[in-house]
Amino acid sequence: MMKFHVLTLFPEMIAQGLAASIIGRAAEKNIIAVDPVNIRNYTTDRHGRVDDTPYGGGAGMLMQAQPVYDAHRAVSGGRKIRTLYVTPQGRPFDQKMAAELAKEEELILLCGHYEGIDERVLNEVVTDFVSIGDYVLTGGELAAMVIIDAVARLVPGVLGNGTSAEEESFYNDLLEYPQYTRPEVWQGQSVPKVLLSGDHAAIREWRLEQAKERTKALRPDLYGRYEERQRLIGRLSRDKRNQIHIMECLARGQGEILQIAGEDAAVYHRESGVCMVKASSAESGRYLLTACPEETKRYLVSRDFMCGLLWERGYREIAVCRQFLYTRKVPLPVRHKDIRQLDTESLSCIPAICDTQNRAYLEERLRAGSMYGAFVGDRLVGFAGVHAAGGIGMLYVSEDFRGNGVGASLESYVINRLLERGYTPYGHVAPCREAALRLQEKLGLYQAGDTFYWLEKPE
Ligand code: 4FM
Repeated sequence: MMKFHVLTLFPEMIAQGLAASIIGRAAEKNIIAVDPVNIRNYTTDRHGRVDDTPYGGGAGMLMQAQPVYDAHRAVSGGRKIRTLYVTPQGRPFDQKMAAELAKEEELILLCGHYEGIDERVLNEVVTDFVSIGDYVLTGGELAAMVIIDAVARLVPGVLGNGTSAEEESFYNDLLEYPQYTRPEVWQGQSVPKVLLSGDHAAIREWRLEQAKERTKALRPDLYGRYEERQRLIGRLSRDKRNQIHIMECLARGQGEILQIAGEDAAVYHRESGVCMVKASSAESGRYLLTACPEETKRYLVSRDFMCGLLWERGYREIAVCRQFLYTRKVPLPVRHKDIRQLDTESLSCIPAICDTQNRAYLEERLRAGSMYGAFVGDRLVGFAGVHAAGGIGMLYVSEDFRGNGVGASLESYVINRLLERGYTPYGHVAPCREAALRLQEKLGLYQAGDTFYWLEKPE
C-alpha cells in the first residue's frame, strides 16, 4: 500500500477532494492511503496561531517553522521519507516525475498558505520542490491533490486490471487521438468511417496518424522526441533479432532514450527500472553507462565486455539467456480453451503448484494484469505472463499436466494478446530449459544470435 501524508491547514479539503471516484475507491480497497495532517494541531502557541509577520517587512503573513516541523516529525518519526513542497518555485511536475514518485512506499506533501513558509523549516524537511505549473494558487492543497491523483493512478491495482497505465499513449510522446461513441451522427457530424470498419490494423493506423498530426500541430516539442525515438527504432531494426527488446521498449512507449552513440544506445525501461544497453565496443559501452541512472536496478546487455564494465560497478549476473521473437502478424492457434487473465486472488493457488517463482514479483505482475492462467475445471494447472520489462515469461505448467500442450497454448495465448496491441512478442529463455527452447522453435519464434545477460546489484 502506498501512503500519502498531507501536512496542511485545511485537512478537510484533502479528505473531501480525494474521497470520490477512482482514488476514493483505491483508498477503500487499501491500495493507497491518504492521511491529511492538520498542522494547527502541532502549534505550541497558546492561542493556536501558526502564522506571523515577515522579518524585514512586507505584506501578509508567513507560516511559522515550529508547527510545520513538529507535524512533519509526528508523521515521519525520524524516518527518511521523501517530502514534497508544492510551490510555483519548484521543478515542473510531469508524467516522468509521477512514475518516479509512484515507486515510493510513502510520501509527505507539505501545503503552504498565506505568503509562504519560514525558509528554515523547508531547509530541514523538504527533499523535493515541485510545481504543477506557472500560475499561483491560494494554497498548496489543490497542487498536492493533483500530484496525488497522478501518482496514485500509477500504483498497481488502482486502475484495475486491463486498464493499466503502462499502455498510455502519453508515454509515446504523442497526444491522444480523437474518440467517438454513439450516436453515429450527431449535429450533422459523422463518426470517421474507418472506426466502423472492424479492420483493427486500419483503425490502429488511422489513430496513429491522427495522434501524429495533432502532436505536430499542438506540441512540436513532444513531436521532436517522438521522431528521435522512431529514428532510433529504425536504426535498431537493421539487427532486429538482437535488438527487439530495445525496439519494443521504445515502440510500446515504455522507454526513455538515455544516450545515443552512433549505432549504439542506452534505453531506460521506466516502469521496471531496467537499463538496456546496446554497445558495439567497450569504449562505447563505457560512455553509454555514464548516462544510466545511479539507481538502475537491473541491466540487460548482450556483450561479454558489458558484463565486465558492470561488474566493476557492482552488478552481478543473475541470468544468461537466449532471446526469441515472433515476427509474424497472424495469431497462433490456442488448443487449450480455458485460459484467462489472472487476478490477485489466483496468488493463493500459485504456491501450491510452483515454488520456483518470486511471489512478490508474481503478485506485482498479477496486479498489473499481465498474468494468464490455464484451468482444468477449477484448477489452475499453469500460467504465463509478460515481465515488467516487456518480455514474455514466467511460463510454468504443473508437473502432472506437462506434455499436453498446455505450455504451448499459454505462450500462444500471451503472444496473441501482445499482437492485438500491435506489439512484437519476444522473450528470454535460459539455455538449460530445454523444453522451453524446443517450444520457441515449435511456435515459430526466431532465435537471436547474441547471448543476453541480466545483471543486478546485490542489496
Ligand atoms: C504555495 C500558495 C505555497 C502559498 C501556494 C504557499 C503551486 C503551483 C501553487 C500556491 N504549487 N504548483 N503552481 N501553490 O501555486 O505547485 Cl505558502
